[in-house]
Amino acid sequence: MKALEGVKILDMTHVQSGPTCTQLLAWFGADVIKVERPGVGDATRKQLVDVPGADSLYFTMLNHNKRSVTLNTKSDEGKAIFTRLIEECDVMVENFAPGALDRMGFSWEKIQEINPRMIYASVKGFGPGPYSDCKVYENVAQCAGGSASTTGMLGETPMVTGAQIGDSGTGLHLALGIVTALYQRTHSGKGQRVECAMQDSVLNLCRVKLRDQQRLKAGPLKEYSQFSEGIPFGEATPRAGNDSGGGQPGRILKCKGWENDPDAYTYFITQAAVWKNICDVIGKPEWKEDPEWATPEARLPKLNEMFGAIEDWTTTKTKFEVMEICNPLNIPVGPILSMKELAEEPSLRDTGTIVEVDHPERGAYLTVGCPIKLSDCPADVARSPLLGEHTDEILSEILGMNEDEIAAAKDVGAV
Ligand code: CAO
Repeated sequence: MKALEGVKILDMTHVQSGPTCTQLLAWFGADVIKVERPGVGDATRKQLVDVPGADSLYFTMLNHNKRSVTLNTKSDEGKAIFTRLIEECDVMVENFAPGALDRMGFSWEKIQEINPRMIYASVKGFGPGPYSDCKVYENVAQCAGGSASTTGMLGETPMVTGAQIGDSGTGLHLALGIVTALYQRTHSGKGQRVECAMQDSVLNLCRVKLRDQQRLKAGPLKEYSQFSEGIPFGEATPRAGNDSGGGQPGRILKCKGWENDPDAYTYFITQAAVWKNICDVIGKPEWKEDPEWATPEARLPKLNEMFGAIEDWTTTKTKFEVMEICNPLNIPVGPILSMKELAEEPSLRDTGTIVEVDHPERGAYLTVGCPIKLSDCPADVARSPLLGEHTDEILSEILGMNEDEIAAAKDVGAV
């Protein structure tokens, strides 16, 4: 039995943030019923198409283990079917633009009236406040949540990150809210509203930068390279390049082959506790006891010189050799892995972190499997549904509609 077996989710999500949430719940065993507009479906089905005529990887990689029902929730007949689905389901998830469900006639008050046990979960760009009406996409959330202003090199343009912290990050937060509400319902018997704003989720993930904002009052942030370079701090947390977010200085350093391979780099943290090991490895044993180098305080004003010496050593090794040499000595390092390397890494296939899935329209493709491993609930990744693939099945199985009723709903374009 799967952890969320028996939980029925009415999935009104589209694009990325909502679908990542419901995909996780599907992996944990919930029956996720994706409601899509007849003939149109989730816009991502046809975005960034690589195989003509087939659902895009954008869509397939966000909608595994779900069933798809087409339903025009704006027509009277569609609304009647939708109302019955709300009666039967435990959770409804949506990430439409602000007010879209209210305009459809399904406000939170109305949903509670139809099913008081319903958990109604939403993603919006912003919480209540001046921007609550805005439509929001990933990079807007990264900018509004403090990620862009603190990412990138000092003195250069703010930068967005490749990690989809606004979309997938918010989806993760929402999934936690939903299972928490499901747990509370086991005591209260009542549903509740779960809301996640993308700005809030990004800010939550950037909390160390809000920490640093407050530390600025007590003086410069000494672990930032900017301090060792003698560059004064301004009023806000600055961009810190590749400095590590903790108190131990760290940077990305070149490795053997960097001239031709854009990913021949390693992350290297000069953890104070293993400083002596670092000195031995990089061929500077004299730095172990030298008061100019022996303590973190002594090294702070000379980070460029220190990392320069370490890089003189890392450039003689591949990023994997650096890992092999440093790991047994407890020196924290990590190779910069490309997507190609990750896609080909056998250990990630073994754990189900990267999975090959077969699809009737596009053939085999790779996807990211469930990153959360439950010992009693392994996640088996099943391909995403075709548009409306399960419409008849859902209408008859969940709503008990017969063939004639389903045909009539199709005739009027409700499904
Ligand atoms: N039947 C009938 N109508 C349907 C339907 C269905 N099954 N499903 C959706 N619709 C309608 C909606 O009701 C809405 O109609 P109105 O505009 O008349 O209210 C319309 O389709 C489009 O919805 P939308 O405004 O949400 O879509 P959009 O492409 O214009 O905006 C997005 C997309 C993502 C910017 C917006 O949905 C949003 O801001 N969502 C919240 C934040 C979010 O999740 N962002 C992450 C996106 S991933 O980068």
